[in-house]
Amino acid sequence: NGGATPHVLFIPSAGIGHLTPVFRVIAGFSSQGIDVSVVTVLPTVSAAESAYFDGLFADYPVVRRVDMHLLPLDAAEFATTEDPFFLRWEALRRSVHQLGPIVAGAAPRVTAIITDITLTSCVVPIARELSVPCHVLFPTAATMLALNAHYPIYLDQLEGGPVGDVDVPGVFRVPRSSLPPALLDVNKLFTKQADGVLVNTFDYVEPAPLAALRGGKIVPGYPPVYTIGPLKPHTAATKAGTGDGLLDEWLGRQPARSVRGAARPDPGNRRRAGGHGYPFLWVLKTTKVDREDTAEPADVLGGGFLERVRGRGLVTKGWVEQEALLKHPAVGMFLSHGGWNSALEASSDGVPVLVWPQLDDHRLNAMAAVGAGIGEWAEDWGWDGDDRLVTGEEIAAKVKEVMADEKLRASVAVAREEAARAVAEGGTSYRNIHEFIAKLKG
Ligand code: BUP
Repeated sequence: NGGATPHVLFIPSAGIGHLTPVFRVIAGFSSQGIDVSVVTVLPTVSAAESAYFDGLFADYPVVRRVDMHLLPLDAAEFATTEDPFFLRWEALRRSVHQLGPIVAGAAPRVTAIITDITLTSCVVPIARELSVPCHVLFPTAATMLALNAHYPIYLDQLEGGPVGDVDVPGVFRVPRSSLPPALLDVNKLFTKQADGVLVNTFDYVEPAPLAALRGGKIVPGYPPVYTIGPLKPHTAATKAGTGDGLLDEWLGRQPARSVRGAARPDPGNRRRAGGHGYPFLWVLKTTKVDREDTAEPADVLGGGFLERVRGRGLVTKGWVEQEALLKHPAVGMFLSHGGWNSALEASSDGVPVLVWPQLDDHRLNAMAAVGAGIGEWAEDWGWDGDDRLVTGEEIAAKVKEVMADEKLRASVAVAREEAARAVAEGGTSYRNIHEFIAKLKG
């Protein structure tokens, strides 16, 4: 770009777990003086996502908003599809012809595109046609990126045979039972290669997959992989605590490191989920789309459960400010669904994670968390709609085990320091972000 100000066009996907890292990168780049435009695909999946976009543009007024309106899907064709994120992806795939003119018509000229991994197959061909470099923001672990990179090669070798366990060269073996179910559907593969991949992780936690990707062991000539995490929040903390007065008051009454904070898992066992004896906070999720939960805990769990745990267990629905919660000294561990943002946030705060994978990449993230020494994985608990009901006794036993694991607590404390070192001046993620920005400037 001859040293001129680069103009980066971001094309985010949907889902808070995808939007959060991309918004953080947008905020970081804008603060570094890079010209940034953001394609806002409408309608958003939820009102909460719409408000999330509005908040970004309000906080960073120099960031340009470029609206793109999706063509409606034929309702009859998708009458049986319930996944709102799949419907959204399908609608985008069918409206993708609108992107070319957006990129080509932008002023100043777009010098680079950054898009979400789920949109690469749509966006990369358009970027290639317009000769604009296209980078991917990978919002989950490098462990998953390694599998993602290797998977098309694995499928070629299979020559149409049934999918089994997958050996990722130089990294690990992924049992078929842990593969993200979307990988079993070849039509959903996100295989197009971009010019570079930005990953929200840091080198200390995932050395093996990063070395394999960067060394060309998985795919010869794989594009550069820039680890840039843990990404810093892009919204200024306006209030102390979680922003929820009742929750803050309750947390304040708990002894240090006593509470297990849980921001996701479904109600696995409604009878004895508090049987470990620790004070606990249970954030009950009943919908796939974040912040759309309306079900009352008493209706989902039964009033009897809430009565039994009264004073010790707090059950709240839908959403808490998780990062603020993880920073609270009362939080001694985090029972999490296995989103990678959550795992990184916990490690940055020195909180051990017990991963109960639910779907998608969660089992890969659980493998990564165990490998990094930041968490434990309840390996034999059910996931993705299988009908294995985890018992309250199993949950209680595992919670007790993790709470008592001083070795794990010590290794999370090291990871916390390494996380801080990675983003501080001279650290691995700091250097990668600056190297990437220097490349954008050309
Ligand atoms: Br739920 C929840 N509060 O109550 P992951 C999430 N978060 O702050 P995945 C809250 O959303 P998706 C809540 O801190 C993290 O930054 C959390 O990302 C925040 O999950 C983000 O952990 C969730 O990667 O989320 O599965 O990717 O399903 O929305 O894509």
